Amino acid sequence: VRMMHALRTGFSQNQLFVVYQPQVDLDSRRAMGAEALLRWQTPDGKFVSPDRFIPIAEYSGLIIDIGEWVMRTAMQELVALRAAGHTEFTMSINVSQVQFRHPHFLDTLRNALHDTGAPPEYVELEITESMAMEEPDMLIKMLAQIKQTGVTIAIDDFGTGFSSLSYLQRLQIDRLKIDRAFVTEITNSARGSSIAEMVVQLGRNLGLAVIAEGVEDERQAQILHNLGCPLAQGFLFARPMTGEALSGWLSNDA
Ligand code: G
Ligand code: G
Ligand code: MN
Ligand code: NA
Repeated sequence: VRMMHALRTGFSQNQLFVVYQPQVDLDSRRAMGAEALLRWQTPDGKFVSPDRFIPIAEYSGLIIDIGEWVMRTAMQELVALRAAGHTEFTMSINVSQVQFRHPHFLDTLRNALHDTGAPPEYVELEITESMAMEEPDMLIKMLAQIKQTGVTIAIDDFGTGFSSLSYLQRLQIDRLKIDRAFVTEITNSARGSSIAEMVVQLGRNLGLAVIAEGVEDERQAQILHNLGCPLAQGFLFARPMTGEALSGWLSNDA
């Protein structure tokens, strides 16, 4: 309860901010887009992890306002990057299942696109595989409606759930994100790359893009590249950074 109050106050006092982690092409190593990630720094200077405060935002309902703000902030950043010449850059935004289930979610998304002028085809929403496993019929319908706005959809933390091939085929998704745990596994054991390999194959068979997350060293990047994984994000390439830092980082990347 205390953290809930602190979060509500913190949100209204601009203690929340959004950072961006570049996503790179494993072939050229050039940045193709970024994932928006929420951060909270309290007045005493400490950072609270989203793993801790997002569940609180969810059960308190604060995630509705916070999530809308993240969406708009990330879209504004995308528009600014485009104005600076990064016209093929994409922006991925995490969506909580509480936001997703909210009856106004589609309106919120449409209004954010309209007000910020962000081009929908360069905006991606990330939903988790666990969300995808609940209420399949509701999700199939919802994704179809979201797709009509023009935004694309990724399944985050992919490989941690047990989505069946036939179910995945019915979902209008564009990309699978290989969960960090499986990227870590790649260099941890002899058969460590088997799940990553399976997701790359699955993506190929279903015509979906695949991105690996949590790539921390060169060997992981090499193995993923050899498996045919086109994209990756992780500390090896860049840590999440402020919008301002991202503009600078991209200028050096060009
Ligand atoms: O950025 P970090 O690795 O600390 O994120 C921890 C978790 O918080 C991840 O699961 C990430 O998806 C989630 N997260 C980060 N930013 C957001 C956000 O804006 N909305 C939601 N719903 N989850 C987020
Ligand atoms: O669940 P989701 O994929 O949205 O979470 C992304 C989180 O992973 C972010 O909080 C981000 O800070 C973190 N992250 C990004 N790259 C790496 C990495 O290379 N290693 C580790 N340990 N965490 C990472
Ligand atoms: Mn994510
Ligand atoms: Na993830």
